[in-house]
Amino acid sequence: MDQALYFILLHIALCSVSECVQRQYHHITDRKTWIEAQKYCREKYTDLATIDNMNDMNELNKSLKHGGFQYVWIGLQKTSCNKWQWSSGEPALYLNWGYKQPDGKDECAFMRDGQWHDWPCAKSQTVICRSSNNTLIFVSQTKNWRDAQSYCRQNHIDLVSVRNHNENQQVEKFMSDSHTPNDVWIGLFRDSWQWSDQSASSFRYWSAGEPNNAGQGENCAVITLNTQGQWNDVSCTNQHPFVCHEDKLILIAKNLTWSEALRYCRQNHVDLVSVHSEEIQRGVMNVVKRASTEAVWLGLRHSHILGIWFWVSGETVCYQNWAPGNGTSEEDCEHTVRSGAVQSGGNQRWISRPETDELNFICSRYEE
Ligand code: MAN
Ligand code: CA
Repeated sequence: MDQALYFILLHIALCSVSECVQRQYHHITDRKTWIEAQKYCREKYTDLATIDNMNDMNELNKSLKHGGFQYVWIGLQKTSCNKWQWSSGEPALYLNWGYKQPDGKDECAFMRDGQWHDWPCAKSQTVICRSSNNTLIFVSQTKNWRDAQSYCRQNHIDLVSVRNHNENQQVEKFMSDSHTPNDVWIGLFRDSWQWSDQSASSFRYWSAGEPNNAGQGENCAVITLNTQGQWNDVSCTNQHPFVCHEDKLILIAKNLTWSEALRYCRQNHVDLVSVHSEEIQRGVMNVVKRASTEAVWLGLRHSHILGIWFWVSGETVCYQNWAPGNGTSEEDCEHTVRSGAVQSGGNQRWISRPETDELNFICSRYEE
C-alpha cells in the first residue's frame, strides 16, 4: 500500500475550520526588555506578536494568562522613518499631493479635487472604501480616519488605495459623479511604527491619547490589560511579559521530491500542508509568494488503486482549488505517482505533478 495512503488510517482531522488560525499567540509571563523578548520569540516561535486586525486582537486577548501585570509587549517598535503607506499595507509609490502638501505633521490624507492633503487623523470626514469587486463605495457619515478604516474593513475591503494616475482619475470621477463633499478620507497615512517580523500590517489599536512618547523615550508598544488590550507606547528597556506568535504555515525553500518533502515536514514540523478550507488556501497564497519554484508541494496525493486524490492529513478533498484540467484521474495509466502542488504565481491553483519533481513545499504546524 502507498505509504502516504496508509497514514490516512492513522491521522484524524487536524483542526476544525474555525480553529485553523494562521497564527497562534503564546503569552510568556517572564519579564524581559523588548529586545530580550524579541530574541526569545524568534528562538522559540516565529517572532514577537504581529496583529493584523480585530480578529487577531481578540485571539491574542484570549491567549493572555492572568497575573499581576499591567503591560504586555507586542512586536511593534518605532523606527526613524516615517513613510506614507496605504491602509492595505502597500507602500505609497505613486503620490499626488496638492500644492505645498503635505504641509503639516499630520498623519492621514484626504482627497480634494483629485489632489491629496495631509490632515489630523482625529478629524472627521466622509469616506471612500473599496469593495471586493473593486468598486468604490461612498460613506456619507463622517468618521475619524481610524474609524473609517475599521468601517471599510468590516463592511467592504479597506479604505481606497490610489496606486497610479488611472486610479486617481477613477476616484476623482467617482466623487464628481456621486456629488460627494469636497474632502473625503483615502487610505493614505504615515507613522513610524514597524512590526518586528517586517510585516506590513497597518492595524493600530492605541488607547486614547497614545502613543504620547512620554518623557521622549517611548519607542516600543505594549497592550494594556486595563483598557481591553488597547495599546500604549513605553520605554523599550522596561521589563514586561510578552506575546509571541507562531506561524502555522511555513514555506521551505528547498527543492525536494514529494516524498522527501513529506518526510522533512514530519521530522521538523508536523506535516505537509493539507488545504481543506478556503481559509488555509488564503494562508498558502500568502506564503507561496516567497517560493523559488513555480509550483510548491502540498500534502495532496493521488491513489492509483482507489483512483482518488486525498490529503495526507486524512481530510477528504471537499474544498477544491484545481487549475482547469487537473485533479481528475486520467493520469492513472502513467507509471509515476502524481502528487499535488500549488502554483506560486498567477491564480495559485492546484496542479498535478509527477512526485519525482523537485519543488519547494509548505509544512504545517497544526497539531492534531
Ligand atoms: C502613563 C501615560 C502613558 C505612559 C506611561 C509611562 O500611563 O502617560 O502614556 O506611557 O505613563 O509609564
Ligand atoms: Ca505612552
